[in-house]
Amino acid sequence: MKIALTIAGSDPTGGAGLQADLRVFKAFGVHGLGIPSALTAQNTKGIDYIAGVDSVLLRRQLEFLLEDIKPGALKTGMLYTTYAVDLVADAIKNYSLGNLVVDPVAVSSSGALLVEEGTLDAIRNKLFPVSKVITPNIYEAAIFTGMRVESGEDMEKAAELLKEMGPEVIVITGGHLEGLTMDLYYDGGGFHKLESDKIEGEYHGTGCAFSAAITAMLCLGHIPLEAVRRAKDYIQNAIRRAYYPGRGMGLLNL
Ligand code: PXL
Repeated sequence: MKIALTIAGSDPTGGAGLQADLRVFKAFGVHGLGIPSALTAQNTKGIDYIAGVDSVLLRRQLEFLLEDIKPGALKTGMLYTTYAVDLVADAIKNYSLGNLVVDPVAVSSSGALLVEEGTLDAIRNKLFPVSKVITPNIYEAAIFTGMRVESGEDMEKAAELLKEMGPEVIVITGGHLEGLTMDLYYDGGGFHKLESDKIEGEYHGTGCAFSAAITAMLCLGHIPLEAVRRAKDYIQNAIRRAYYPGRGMGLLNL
């Protein structure tokens, strides 16, 4: 059995964060290890409250688990605090972990800030240099590069800037673009434009599920471009079959 780890925020709706990541791993036949880095109060209409998991508890979760099991791939989602970023970066080094996928969670689709001050700088400085794939959406790409990211051309420029920060592969997700739906894949060679039909509606957890699917595919031994392509197909299907358990956004059928 292949084993992947997610270090992410807890989302009580099950649609995003740790809960969604574990369901995605299961869908790909990968055993999921899960460590919460933050706890949230939320429903399908939005986020009400976030707290970082205590630093001792987070460190002990990482060390005690990794002394026993070595995952073949891992992803980070909502780390929320700078100490969470530091602890994860230390664990990656101390336990020689590879196939790191970083979903640099910064803002929710409804615009809420999902990190404490300083966390994004820590992610850029400590996680980007050791990551195989990063999956910013256009808002996150704009925050990390300091440029506007509103078109396919902007995405290419931003991907080049992000590549200089150290990741092997950049995937900027374009689900929030006006008019087109295109994810841009860049590994320092050519650009791959992964286009898809725009599916109308508001869905919760698409970024989390996408990066979890990439993690699972890397864990199964696929090369990054193949992992990203298959992850995208999987998410498109899950969006098409979304359901509405609450009064707000749709949840993916993972
Ligand atoms: O997609 C960003 C995200 C990540 N992690 C958790 C979340 C969300 C968005 O709501 O709830 C736990």
